[in-house]
Amino acid sequence: MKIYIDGKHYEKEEARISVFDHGLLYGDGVFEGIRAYNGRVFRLAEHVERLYASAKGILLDCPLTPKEMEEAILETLRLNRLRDAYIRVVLTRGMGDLGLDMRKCKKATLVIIADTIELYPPSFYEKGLELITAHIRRTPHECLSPNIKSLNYLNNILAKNTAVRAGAQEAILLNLAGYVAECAGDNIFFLKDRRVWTPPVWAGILEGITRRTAIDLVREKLKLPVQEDPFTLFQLYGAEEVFVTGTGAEILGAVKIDGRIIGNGKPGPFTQRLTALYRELTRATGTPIYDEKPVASNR
Ligand code: PXG
Repeated sequence: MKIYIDGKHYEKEEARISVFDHGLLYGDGVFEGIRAYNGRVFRLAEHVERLYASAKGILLDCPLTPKEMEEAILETLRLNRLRDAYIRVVLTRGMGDLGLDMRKCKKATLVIIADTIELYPPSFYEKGLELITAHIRRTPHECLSPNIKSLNYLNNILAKNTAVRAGAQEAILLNLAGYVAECAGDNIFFLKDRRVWTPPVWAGILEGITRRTAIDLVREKLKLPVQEDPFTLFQLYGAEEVFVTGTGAEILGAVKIDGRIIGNGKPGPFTQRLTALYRELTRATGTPIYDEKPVASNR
């Protein structure tokens, strides 16, 4: 496996960064999780745009232009001969000293890893997920904007752990006002009375790229209204269907929440249609990794 670090590719065993990197010392950096399907990178420009927006949010300059970033991602996929992949882009403050002062970090560190991992096994798409509400709340805008995909994921990791220890797969995080915000690594939606709900960006969520795609698919293909409004756990328990969205999860039904069965306890027909539409889109659109010229027919 070839890993990109600051303009060069290294074998996995040789791919190292400094212990003085502020990404390690302080979680001082940003990242993206991107997927490639069938030789194309899904929503590449959107992920790169969000990475730069996150970097701007923490006053971090990226050594590459967005176009160069896209090319570095594609090149890493090509060197690893991948057609289906999970791509992790990590941009850190770089090497500094042991203090907090970011001015000591002269140059950002950029890492691109392309791997074949599967975040959720296929059985979850048939059975659906169990979610549990974490006692930890989503980091509010007042502390660290949840819109920044920063390397500070401890809040989310601890929330996920409370759910996993209780036998569930994902955690629900509420915002400080007590409304549903999102999951540890996914956005959340519900269906009730032919209307789809998802928390608004200002309620304290990461603005997911899959979330955006799901909203568009619901409105354009399934012809239902999507309401971006805060809602309570009680509303979620009473939903006809609940689903989560994320680059890793795609669109995945949730069938049990804090011990309450949602619908009939299986992913509902609406979620199943949406999952299928999303799959179609991921396999048919995106930035081509390889220069695939159609083979000339020999008539
Ligand atoms: N909310 C949070 C907090 C996230 O970290 C999403 C929503 C979904 O966003 P996208 O753009 O992917 O639709 C994420 C995505 C994992 C994992 O292991 C998930 C994410 C990051 C790292 C790992 O499931 N985040």
